[in-house]
Amino acid sequence: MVPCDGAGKEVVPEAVKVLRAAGADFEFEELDINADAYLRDGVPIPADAWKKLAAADAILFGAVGDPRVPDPNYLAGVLLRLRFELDLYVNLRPAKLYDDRLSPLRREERRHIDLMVVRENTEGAYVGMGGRFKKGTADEVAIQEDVNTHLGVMRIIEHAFQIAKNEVVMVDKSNAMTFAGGLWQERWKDVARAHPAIKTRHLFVDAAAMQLVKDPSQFDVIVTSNLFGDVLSDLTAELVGGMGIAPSANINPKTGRGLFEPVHGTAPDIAGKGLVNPIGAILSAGMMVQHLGHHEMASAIEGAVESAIRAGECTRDVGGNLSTSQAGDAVVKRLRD
Ligand code: GGG
Repeated sequence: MVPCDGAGKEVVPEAVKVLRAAGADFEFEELDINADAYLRDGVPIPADAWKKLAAADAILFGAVGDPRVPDPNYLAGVLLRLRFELDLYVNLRPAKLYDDRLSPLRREERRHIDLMVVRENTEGAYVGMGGRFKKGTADEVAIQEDVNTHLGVMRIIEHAFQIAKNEVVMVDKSNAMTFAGGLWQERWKDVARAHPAIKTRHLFVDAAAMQLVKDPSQFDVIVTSNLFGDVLSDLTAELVGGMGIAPSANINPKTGRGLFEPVHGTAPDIAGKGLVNPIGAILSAGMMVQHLGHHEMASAIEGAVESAIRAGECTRDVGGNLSTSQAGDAVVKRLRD
């Protein structure tokens, strides 16, 4: 467990409480990786903690970031290092509507939302290649490279087909970003040919954003790059109730490694006041047990979350009036009943 910073410190204990109530017979070890430790020791992840993370069956992560640490090396040295060095190339960000009242959409028939954003997680614009020339002057040039590899693009598209039941929609911006887009288009066609039973569609990212708001019920699996997946999955989270309930899994299906975390960040404005929604972390723990092969436990956790949300036994952001730990208790109670 790496609760890390801010809201993460409140939601990870709730997720663990729910895992125990669901009967998870795991050994949990909490690691002291956070902004306090970074400010004290100057190291984002100490070597002994890294060894434990690399050996763990799964990592349950909270959120990283702290207003006292403007240094981008901290975020990169924690979360991006874990994603990149453990090669967690698949980022699964599901969006499922558990109760109609959480949808901002007016039309009832468009509220059947159960989709998965499959985001490439180890390449793209987040690899940190580039630089700033003549920094701080009026002549400054800033370059941020967008890295796309044959292997990286192929394996993420392949994973999307592995989990799709009906259709895979590939999202890029190949009309404007022609080099990266050309590679995505070619690999997309190759991989799609090998899966004739699954329907396919391509959308430019701007059109995908528009279609997601117009009628999200049309989507099953969306596969896209690191940057576009990051952006679109915030949109899909909002369509089903907001960032507080959005879970995610960062996995490598070949090595079995996985890091599971709520999509939300540290929420410094509300952290520490018992206001943070633990559902994103609880559903991430559900994705973790699913990944570890405990399918019944995963369904039980999701069912308990859905029931608590429908009953309004949840935090304020999703229409309830419970605190973080009371919202966790509402899920626990349903698992025990
Ligand atoms: N669980 C997602 C996460 O930790 N994201 C990192 C992030 O966005 N950090 C900045 C912040 O939360 O302020």
